[in-house]
Amino acid sequence: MSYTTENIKNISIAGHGGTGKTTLFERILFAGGGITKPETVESGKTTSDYAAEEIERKISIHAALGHVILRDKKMNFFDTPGSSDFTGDVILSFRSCEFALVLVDGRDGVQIETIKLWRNLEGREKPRGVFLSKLDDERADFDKVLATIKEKFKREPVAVTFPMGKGASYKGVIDVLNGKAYLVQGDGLEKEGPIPDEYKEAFEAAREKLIEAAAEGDDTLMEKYVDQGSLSPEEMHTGLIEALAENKFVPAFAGAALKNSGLVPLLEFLCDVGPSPLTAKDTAKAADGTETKIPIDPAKPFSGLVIKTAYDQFSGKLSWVKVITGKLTADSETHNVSENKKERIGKLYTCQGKKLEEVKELAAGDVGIITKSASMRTNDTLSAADTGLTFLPLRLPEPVHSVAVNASAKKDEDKLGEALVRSTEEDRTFRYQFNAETHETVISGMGELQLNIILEKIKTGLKIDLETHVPKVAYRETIIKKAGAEYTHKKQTGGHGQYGKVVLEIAPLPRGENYQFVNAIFGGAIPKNYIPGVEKGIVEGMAHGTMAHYPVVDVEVKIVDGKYHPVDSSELSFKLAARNAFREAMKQANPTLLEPVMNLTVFVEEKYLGDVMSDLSGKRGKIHGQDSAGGIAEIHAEVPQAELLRYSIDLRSITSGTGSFNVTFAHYAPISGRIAEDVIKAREGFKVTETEE
Ligand SMILES: Nc1nc2c(ncn2[C@@H]2O[C@H](COP(=O)(O)OP(=O)(O)OP(=O)(O)O)[C@@H](O)[C@H]2O)c(=O)[nH]1
Ligand SMILES: [Mg+2]
Repeated sequence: MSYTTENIKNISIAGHGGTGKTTLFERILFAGGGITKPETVESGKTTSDYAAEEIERKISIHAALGHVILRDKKMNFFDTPGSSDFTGDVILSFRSCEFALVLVDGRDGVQIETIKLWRNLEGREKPRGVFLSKLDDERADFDKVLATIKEKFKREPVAVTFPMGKGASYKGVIDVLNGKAYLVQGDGLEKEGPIPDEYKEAFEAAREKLIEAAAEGDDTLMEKYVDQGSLSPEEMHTGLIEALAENKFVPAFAGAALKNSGLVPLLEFLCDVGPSPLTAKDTAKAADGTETKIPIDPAKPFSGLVIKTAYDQFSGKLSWVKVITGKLTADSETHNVSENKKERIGKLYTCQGKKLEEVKELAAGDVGIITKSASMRTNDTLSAADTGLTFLPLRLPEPVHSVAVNASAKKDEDKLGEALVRSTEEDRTFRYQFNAETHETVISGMGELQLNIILEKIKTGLKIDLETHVPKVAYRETIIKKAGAEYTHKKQTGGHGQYGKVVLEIAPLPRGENYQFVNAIFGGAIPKNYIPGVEKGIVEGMAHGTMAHYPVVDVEVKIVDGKYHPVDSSELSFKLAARNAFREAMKQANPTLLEPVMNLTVFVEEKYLGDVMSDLSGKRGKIHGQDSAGGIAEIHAEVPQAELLRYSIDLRSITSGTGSFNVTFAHYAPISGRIAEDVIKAREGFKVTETEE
């Protein structure tokens, strides 16, 4: 059976680690009839945590997809990982959903990932709601957590459901929109009933707030509400649909997924009020870089975006596709605009976790799976007509952790390379690069856990041994003052000799300007045809500085004079003369080492703030700012990269695993004294290969 665009909903379940996302996803499938027997994360048999690495660790590592059918509507749910190591799969769900349900632990309230996820959703102007989980726990406090959400995010969530009791006396939830109670029934699904008298007053107050939220969605409803003081149930629905689609309203839900509670009213709300794909747009880019908004539209020819690539033991390669316009049909042919080739579509599927269900077509707005497409890669744009438009790639964060890796046995290097490439396809936050400067294969990603899991998989999959170490830092060299030098390259060997003389001046350039070449030769002291040789020599000279053989940057080189010989001069002679002249000049120009400095943002619970700050000052960090709210502090600092190579590990040990950070390159800065001496010492014995004289 296929579903039309207006009957599809895409919902991402996101939140801090361990808030109960996988449990909620499992129980939603159970409540909606997608599965008959719900499992627990502890049993290792949930629908969404099916990968071996998830079962072993009892955490989610990959996004999983499942769906529920309610009143002929297909609601796709993404269960996403909570650890920031696996953010990539949260991002793909945000990109593909029209509504994000942020899980907040009903005991702990707003946590570090909650803040980061919220900001990401804010950046996308994505409609979202909050689900306060684990309200069956003694420590849970629905009202208090809602208040901290309001304080932290300056948005007031409006309760669509609220809990009856907590801890041992937890009874279920009240559905404010439909005026019903849902009572816990042992292991079974919650049952609908009338609102108990003791909750009637709280219900009326909550209902008033929800009506206000509905009125705010639509001007005519607002007028009516002001005039008459109320709205009909139909008007409420209309108002809430509009308010939610326009991101003016943040619904709040209560529940205890493990007790199958809070699920039915959540599904009812998502089915009736949740944003339709018809309200959403994606963005595509033309070859000239201009961006166009593309509304999700079933009437247009087919187009879609590959959002994820996974490899399954039985089904092979799986490409997840979000259909943006038109429909995707099984056994058809389409164009892969990104790879510029025809793409044969074989079978199409939807899924419940790893279980694939074959379908004939997927309508605009829907998300499904194409199998066995060799060439399809994440971020590829598929299109019926080659429009030249490609959808913008997933907006992923910069890596925060890197490790240098090599196969213990040289013969396994190629196998390792292939496996690393495949891993970058599966997880787009994972990167792999051979650094020609440091002669290392460096893998980077969102944290130590992510990299370890990937390497572990490669090791066991290929049965090879790997070695890892802390990657080297890419230092640079530059100069502080102006200097000049001359060098004559002269050699008499049998027939033709070699002759070239170069006189040059070098001067510092502002940071980041790298290199400028100025030819100030007058009167043909060096003929024009030898100038390219001179410049080549300078480029070679700059490739390895005089302090520790690191590349030289931010220098202006001016050729002021020289001398040639009508028979013996050649491009090679001038290249060697210029290279040596440059190195001579550099020695006179107060050379200095530069190190990369990073912008660092750290999120920690306030109780760890002191320890984190003193650790940063020990790491030569400069603190630029700090702010705190709701028990969580955010620190902005600049820290040398050399000090951050193991920060993922350091921060984890300081904060008992709760801290999180982002890092981006800031600039290069000079180093001196002991620090510079150590860098120079570490490079002793470094071999430079250059053209010999
Ligand atoms: N008391 C109680 N515990 C719950 C509830 N829901 C989940 N839990 C427990 O919370 C723990 C974490 O649950 P998960 O569903 O794995 O949480 P998650 O958010 O998917 O975790 P990650 O994927 O690792 O981020 C498990 O031990 C669950 O049994 C609930 O409603 N009540
Ligand atoms: Mg999970």
